[in-house]
Amino acid sequence: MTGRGALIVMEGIDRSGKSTQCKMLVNALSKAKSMKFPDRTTATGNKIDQYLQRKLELDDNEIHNLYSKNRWEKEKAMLDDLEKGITLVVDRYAYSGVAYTGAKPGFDLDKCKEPDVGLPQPDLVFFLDLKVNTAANREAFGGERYEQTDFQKKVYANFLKLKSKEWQVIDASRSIEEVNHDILNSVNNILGKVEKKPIGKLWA
Ligand code: DGP
Ligand code: NA
Ligand code: NA
Repeated sequence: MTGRGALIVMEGIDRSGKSTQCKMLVNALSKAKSMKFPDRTTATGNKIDQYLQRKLELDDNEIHNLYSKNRWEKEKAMLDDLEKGITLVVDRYAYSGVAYTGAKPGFDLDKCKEPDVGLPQPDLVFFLDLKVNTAANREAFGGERYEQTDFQKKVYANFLKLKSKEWQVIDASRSIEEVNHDILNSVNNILGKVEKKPIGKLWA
């Protein structure tokens, strides 16, 4: 009998290289799938996309809950895949939910966690650590909502407050290959260890 797959999450501010690293990691693993939140292809994801493109205005609480709903609608599929032994490499997760909404005025980080409590617990979270000024120099921030230096600095600070034992802070200012090398080493280290471990619940 083969064991379950691992739930691996990539987090970081906009332009920190998450998507590239997710792709490289999935390609390097034998039984892995990539996922991305927000998943803009579903009905909730479409609404989030409209909001990000400033085509739709939503109350801060409403958009916060919509992002969470967009994750919950994938819960069953995630658990099924993990149980089948598929490792999931996820580009953003509930940590983004807390770090981004928590960067808005009047939001407390603990309170921001509430809608995502109980989601599948990641086995490993890579925080691609890139300073906001470096990210903005690499490639200009785009025109989407949230892609502004002051806001990103608050997001970055929030991410650091969310660090827990599953987190690994990765220096993302290095080359793509160096970052990938570190990530792959850590993943290969845990794959065998999680096989027999039941999947936990996030922040529960
Ligand atoms: P991306 O497709 O990875 O570029 O994400 C779109 C934007 O949405 C990005 O600025 C990060 C932000 N974001 C991702 N997840 C959440 C979330 O759960 N809540 C909030 N408020 N923002 C999020
Ligand atoms: Na973005
Ligand atoms: Na991205």
